[in-house]
Amino acid sequence: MSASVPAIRSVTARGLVVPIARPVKTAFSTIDAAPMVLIDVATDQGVTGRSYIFAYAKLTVKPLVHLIEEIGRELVGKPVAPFDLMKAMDAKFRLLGWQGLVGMAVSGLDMAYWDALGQIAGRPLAELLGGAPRPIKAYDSYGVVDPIADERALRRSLEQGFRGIKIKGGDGDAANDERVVKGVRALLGPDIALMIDFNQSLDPAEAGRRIARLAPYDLHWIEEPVPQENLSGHAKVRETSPTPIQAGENWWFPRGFAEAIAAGASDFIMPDLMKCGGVTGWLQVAAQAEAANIPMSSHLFAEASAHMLAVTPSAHWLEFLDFARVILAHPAEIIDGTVTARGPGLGLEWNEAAVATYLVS
Ligand code: SMN
Ligand code: MG
Repeated sequence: MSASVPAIRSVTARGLVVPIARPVKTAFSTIDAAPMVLIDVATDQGVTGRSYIFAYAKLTVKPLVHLIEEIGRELVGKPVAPFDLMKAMDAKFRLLGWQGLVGMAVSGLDMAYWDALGQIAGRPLAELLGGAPRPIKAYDSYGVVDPIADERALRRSLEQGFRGIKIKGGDGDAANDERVVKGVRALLGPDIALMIDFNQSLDPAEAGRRIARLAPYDLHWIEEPVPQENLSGHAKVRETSPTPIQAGENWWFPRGFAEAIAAGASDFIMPDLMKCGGVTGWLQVAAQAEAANIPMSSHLFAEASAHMLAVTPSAHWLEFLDFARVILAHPAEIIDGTVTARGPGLGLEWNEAAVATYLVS
């Protein structure tokens, strides 16, 4: 091997619980702060690759930190080669299976590896992947809203230039969904894309009824109407839905997308960088989406997703749900409703004072 191939010096993980601008209420629970893990991969080239992952719950922060650092210990001295990392991790976790925390840890490491490679090249990741940073159309992502109580926030989203708004449903009955969607549609007017996310809360029959009831309000997509693993259920809902079905934030790695696409589960897909296998996994999912003519959006991780959507042939929408703003030195910027990737690498730099404030492990 050439001496110039960068190698890993150390892997560090830090757990945080970070305040967020507005709580995200879903059909199941309310997220009022963002539990996350920052990953720093130091290389022998003087650069440190960085990524962050979202732990979903406070109780998974410490296990993730531990897992990443334990995996990282075995990576020291090895080349910064994401493809090889994926192969090695697939072999390592083949018997355990890598859905869940292991897959999140591996995807986070992959993103940090790619960030390091971008920094070493002195270029934004989108360029390293053969594209160029460009403005990606974003939607502002809300939890459960009330059209009256949240009117100011929704109007502010429009002032920021967002051309799409996503809200959550399924926290109450069908009449409540309709009341909210009707009110929000009236507030936004006919030209803004309005999406509703059921977060897996319905069964196929109930999903069919609720979707039919919401048809008059010109929704742009219906997200995760039924449990994510119920691929045939998704396909069944899709058969009668007048509105496109969106899913993918909970499908794991490229293989999971291959199965979902083969099952005809969704009109649109929205991989989550932390569950689809990081940058390496995303590229393989994007190839599948193009081959199947499926528009592809992102889930969370606006900064990294702006790079990936710039090299995704069927790029659709970037989700803007700004969990990392407080701990980033240069948070994602909304310009006329779009986000443009920044480099070098993923363009992530920690605000260390804020990190120290919110550190939990
Ligand atoms: C979601 C998932 C996880 C945290 C917050 C919100 C949601 C989305 O399903 O699509 O953003
Ligand atoms: Mg969702």
